[in-house]
Amino acid sequence: MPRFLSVTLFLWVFLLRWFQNAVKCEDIFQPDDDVNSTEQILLRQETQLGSVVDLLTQIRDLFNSNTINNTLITYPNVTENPPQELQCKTKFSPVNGVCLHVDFTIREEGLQQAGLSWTAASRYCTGLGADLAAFADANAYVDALNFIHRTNDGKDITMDIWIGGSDEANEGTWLWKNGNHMPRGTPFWGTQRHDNVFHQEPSGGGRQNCAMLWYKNKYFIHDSECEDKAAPLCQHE
Ligand SMILES: [Ca+2]
Repeated sequence: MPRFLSVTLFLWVFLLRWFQNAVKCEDIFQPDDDVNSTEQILLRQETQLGSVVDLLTQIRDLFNSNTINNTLITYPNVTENPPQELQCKTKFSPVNGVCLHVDFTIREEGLQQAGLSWTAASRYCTGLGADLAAFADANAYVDALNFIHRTNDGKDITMDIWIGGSDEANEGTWLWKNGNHMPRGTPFWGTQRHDNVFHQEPSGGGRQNCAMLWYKNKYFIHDSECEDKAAPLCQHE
């Protein structure tokens, strides 16, 4: 018979015995006109309490015995592994769980203007063992903006920055380079004025298929022509 069934049966036997004792007490202490009713109640309670104490004593002995101890579940000690420190590659800085690098001086060969096309910027990042940045959420977006600000010693930046979003493959479907959908709307995408009306980006249609942080709109995300020149924001984990 399984051990827990033995313990359960044991407890039921003692509970039955206790109930039988209580019934006997009822029989013994029938109302008697010769005995004060308060004394009768006290005597009955004393007898019943004696039975309960006896039962609890036997239960305590049972719990202290190996029979119960052997049924207790023991849990192994769990040692949590400390979080591993993020190891960033050369040129990269740790920024809340990812490593970032932005280059405002890189330029395409033969050009005076700083900046790369989106494709060249993507190639530049992969050459460093990373890829163009992708923001997991709004906090990651803000962290990246703060990183860019610090990188330029807090001075104003007058250069657009490429990130890893595009709708080149399917117009209107904006994806990060890893295939995940880019977030849309506020607070990620900025606005642009067309015909005296402000439109939320992206608004360039089939002509603009690459995502950048546009400095003229406080570094909100805008769609842009992929051949435009901008600084690459690279990221790895
Ligand atoms: Ca487009």
